[in-house]
Amino acid sequence: MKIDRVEIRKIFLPYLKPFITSGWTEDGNCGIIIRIDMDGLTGWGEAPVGKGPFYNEETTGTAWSVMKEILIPLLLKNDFTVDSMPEEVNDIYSRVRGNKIAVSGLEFAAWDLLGKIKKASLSRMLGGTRKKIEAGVSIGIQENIPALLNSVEDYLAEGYRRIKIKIKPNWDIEPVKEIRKNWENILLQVDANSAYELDDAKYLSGLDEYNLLLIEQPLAHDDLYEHSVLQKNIKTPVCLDESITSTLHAKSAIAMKACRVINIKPSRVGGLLAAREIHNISEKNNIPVWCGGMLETGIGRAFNVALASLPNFKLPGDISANKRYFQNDIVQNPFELNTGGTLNVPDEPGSGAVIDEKFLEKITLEKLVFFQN
Ligand code: OSB
Ligand code: MG
Repeated sequence: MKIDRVEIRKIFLPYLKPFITSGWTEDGNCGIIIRIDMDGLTGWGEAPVGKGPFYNEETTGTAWSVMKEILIPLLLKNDFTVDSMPEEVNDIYSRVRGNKIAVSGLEFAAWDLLGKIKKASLSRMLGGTRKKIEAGVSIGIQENIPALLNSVEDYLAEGYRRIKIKIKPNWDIEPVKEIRKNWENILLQVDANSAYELDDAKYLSGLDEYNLLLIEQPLAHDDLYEHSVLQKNIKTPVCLDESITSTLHAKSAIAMKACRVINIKPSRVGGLLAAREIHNISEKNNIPVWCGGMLETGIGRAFNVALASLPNFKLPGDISANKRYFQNDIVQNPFELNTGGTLNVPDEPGSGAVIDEKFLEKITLEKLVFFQN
């Protein structure tokens, strides 16, 4: 069966506050929203690229051009066996190097479409075992310590189960120490987005006394080996995010003991099939995983929630309620935080996200439509 129509949109959906990391700032979601139509049914996906190549090499512009010129023409050419649509999307793109976030957005839309055809939820199709997932929150770099402590206090009061703070040189040990002074026992972790070098190992061991769950991606975005050396020299578990872009990198990282925990983002690894494989490899090797986030709209968020319903997602994810990010989201059924700090895993066919098409139109900067011919 062939796809009838593909639509892509560049959007801008502002965040409540700019999100600041060690290396860049995100003012709003600059991702690409994908719609695929086949046989009267619709699948939606999101490629949560940043505006610039600061998290990985992709940008709104690169994802747009590779979708338009390469990925969508390949998709429209394929004759799908409906039941194996996500697998076939992965096959079609198996020779594509990099561009994982762009590829993932199209794979997500295929999953959503398949779920609607089969009347099965994404969680069920993936083999999820949970009805609720534990929600954490990722706090960007703040102007000063009191602002940070206020923010932590607010999120804990809302019920979030785990706090992650972004760190960088001169905003690392001090903020962690201040948080621990106030909240001795909360689940706490830090994310450096590659702000340090191996020479900082001794300095980073200064975090060891604060009982952190993990330190995420302290060293280079594309490194495995130096993280393995760092891990030997600090007690805090190293968790990799940026460096794990494929199942091969996950296997290599585990084999060389470059990390004790893995952050899985389906968009970073090219989709849900790769994400599930990394989940399975990690489980076999007793490496707990958790689901990261890319400040997604309600569309992308639903794919993260479904993935996090798999059994080896042992730690709360960077998956927060939609209203933690946006004043208004492009879905009519935002995720809400339950008492106890969980989000419900959707049970509806596909991802479960119900799109507010009027609002989506309003925040669309550019739109392209491709037809079967
Ligand atoms: O490194 O995990 C990261 C946001 C954008 C890009 C990279 C990262 C992040 C976050 C926020 O930490 C996660 C979220 O709440 O979606
Ligand atoms: Mg990270």
